[in-house]
Amino acid sequence: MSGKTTKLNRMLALEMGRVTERAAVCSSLWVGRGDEKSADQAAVDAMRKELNVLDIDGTVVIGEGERDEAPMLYIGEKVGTGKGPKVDIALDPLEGTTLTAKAMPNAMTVLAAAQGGTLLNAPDCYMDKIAIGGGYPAGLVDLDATPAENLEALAKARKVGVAQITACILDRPRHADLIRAVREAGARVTLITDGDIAGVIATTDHETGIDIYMGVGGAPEGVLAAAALRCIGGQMQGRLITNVEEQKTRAASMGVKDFNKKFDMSEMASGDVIFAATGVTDGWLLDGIHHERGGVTTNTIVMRSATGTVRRLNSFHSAIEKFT
Ligand code: VTB
Repeated sequence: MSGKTTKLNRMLALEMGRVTERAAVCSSLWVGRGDEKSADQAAVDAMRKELNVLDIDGTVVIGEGERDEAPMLYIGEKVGTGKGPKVDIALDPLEGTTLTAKAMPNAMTVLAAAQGGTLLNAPDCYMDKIAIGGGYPAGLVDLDATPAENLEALAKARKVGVAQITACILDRPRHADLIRAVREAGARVTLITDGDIAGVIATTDHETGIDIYMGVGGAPEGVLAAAALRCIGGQMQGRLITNVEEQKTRAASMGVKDFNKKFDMSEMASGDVIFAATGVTDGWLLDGIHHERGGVTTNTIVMRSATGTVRRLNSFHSAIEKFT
């Protein structure tokens, strides 16, 4: 882990948006082509290229995998020119490779930049997650409460019946009991096939109709979602699921002492953090890349925890051959 640094330069926020933009444009060339690997590779290559021209002393803390399993953007890889501030980078170059390959909604390129040593270095395991948007009393929902208790608490805080509450859950067999419990409590369930970072962030925007995110998804995605909520507002808790010894060893080597610990979002992303994402396909949070005559349009969100600024950038890029 790199040493703690002072606050992040605000200019970095715009630079991070440039990185996710480039990755999104490149992976968009693979939308609907049924080739997840190439879509992901395009995002990885582009992200790395763009990160490496930045004047930062960056270290990837959440990336494509361990050094021996990922040739690029592996955990521990140094990025940037090395000349600037120490920054920890968490990335999911293409969140939703299958969504991209199948041209389904909510695929996006995602990046968080944080003060050195302030992001939970989550191993590549699962995480049990719960998240709600901003404006609620602290501790309103809890991973250790039952689904019915959480839904009732949320409904009460919103002054509506549980029937008015919608939970977003990944469509996986492991969630059969959870989905049943949510429906039995009277709430609706919106199932997603992939992309739970978008699912968590959706709770912060009334227009999505999503009030709460629940269930088990990737731990790296959990930390990225926590980083986003630290900036945009909301609440989130996560608990690592380290079933096999190897994951425990990995988690321990990354500084996790208590394997059952319930992490609050401010423990997953404890310092100054910047979150950036660009849509690849149209989604709740972002429009995807649209190829038009003479170029492409990108839709990017960039947020900073220091100020709570949420910036949306709509850009037109001519000559996209420059990107690839
Ligand atoms: C989620 C989701 C990802 O993996 O974290 C999920 O956000 C969890 O893993 O887009 P399983 O697919 O094993 O359930 C993705 O769907 C794919 O990385």
